[in-house]
Amino acid sequence: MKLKDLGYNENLEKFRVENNLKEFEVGRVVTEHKERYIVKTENGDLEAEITGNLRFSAKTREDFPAVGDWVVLTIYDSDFAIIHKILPRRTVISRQAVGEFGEVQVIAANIDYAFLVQAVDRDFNINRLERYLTICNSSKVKPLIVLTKTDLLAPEHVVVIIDNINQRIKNIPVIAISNETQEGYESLKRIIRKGKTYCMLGSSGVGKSTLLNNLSGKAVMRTDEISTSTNKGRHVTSHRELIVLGNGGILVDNPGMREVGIVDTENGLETTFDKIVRLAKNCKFIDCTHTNETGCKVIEAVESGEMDKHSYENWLRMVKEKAHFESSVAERRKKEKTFGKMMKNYKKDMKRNKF
Ligand SMILES: Nc1nc2c(ncn2[C@@H]2O[C@H](COP(=O)(O)OP(=O)(O)OP(=O)(O)O)[C@@H](O)[C@H]2O)c(=O)[nH]1
Ligand SMILES: [Mg+2]
Ligand SMILES: [Zn+2]
Repeated sequence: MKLKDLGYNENLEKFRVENNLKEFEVGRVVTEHKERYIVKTENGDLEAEITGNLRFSAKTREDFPAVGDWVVLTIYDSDFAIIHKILPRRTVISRQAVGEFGEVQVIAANIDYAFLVQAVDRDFNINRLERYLTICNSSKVKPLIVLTKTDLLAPEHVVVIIDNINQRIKNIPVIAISNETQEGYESLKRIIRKGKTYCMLGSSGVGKSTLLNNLSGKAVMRTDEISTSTNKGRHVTSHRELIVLGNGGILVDNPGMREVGIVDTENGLETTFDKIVRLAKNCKFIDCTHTNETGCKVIEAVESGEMDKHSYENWLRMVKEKAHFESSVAERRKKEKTFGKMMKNYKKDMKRNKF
């Protein structure tokens, strides 16, 4: 396999040359498990770990390699390597980590397009789509909505669902497919291009791995039936994996997500809810929060029906969440700084007292 087939490009090569990294092997992280990585290189798949230096200088999870990352490494055995450096990421999809507030989790790096996968039966939820969309917009990854399991619903109902999406979400392609009958596959295949990287985001049990297996023509990922008692997926996929498809497209399978906490660093909310941004320009107060002010054009638009009420409420929820996240990050940074200072003083004392 050539690096180009994995999506390697001139910018990455330029960086490698300019930073004197030519003595290293280059590879792309295809899977990660507890700080152990499988890296695809021109010399095959290598198991890899990071250098101690990389580990100790890492301040957050974002400083660790993620699936989709380009890395430089040294091969030690024929199949073992040490990762020295992560090459600059073009895009990063991240979310608020579950359980650890203020901590960011990287879902995948260097992704061109994200398939926002929802099943048309019971999983379908536009609020959640807007959430995924916000994540894509803040990571500069192009989104595409993929509706699965159309075989479980009458075609006229599928049309209603697509109409509902189009009313709230503008200018994002929606492709309806069935992994069972492969209806809609042609439209999806036309989108997948050689050397571009795609990832799938969605709840457990919506058919992400089934889609990947079908597109690759191999049973790469394990799939399983959804639970009959809860009607939910069983979180079959437990790690991320990057696969090169027959047509040259590169596809990343992700575990089903339980929660999608947003980390909006690049104005993802403004892009997703651009209509609110437009309306807000004419609010009476410049610092209008669009919650209860008089002369608020956003509230007026919601009342007149010009702005979708559910979309507005969903936006409000995410704005609050973002504020909460940002204050947690600030809090965490403060603590880290205090701790850093403490360590510095401690080291100074150690030197002075020659312990
Ligand atoms: N009827 C129908 N069943 C489907 C379709 N796609 C997937 N399934 C079934 O749904 C179940 C879950 O599919 P998976 O591919 O494992 O789902 P997943 O999204 O990878 O789930 P996690 O790995 O848990 O996140 C399996 O039993 C699939 O056969 C579809 O389009 N139609
Ligand atoms: Mg899966
Ligand atoms: Zn307002």
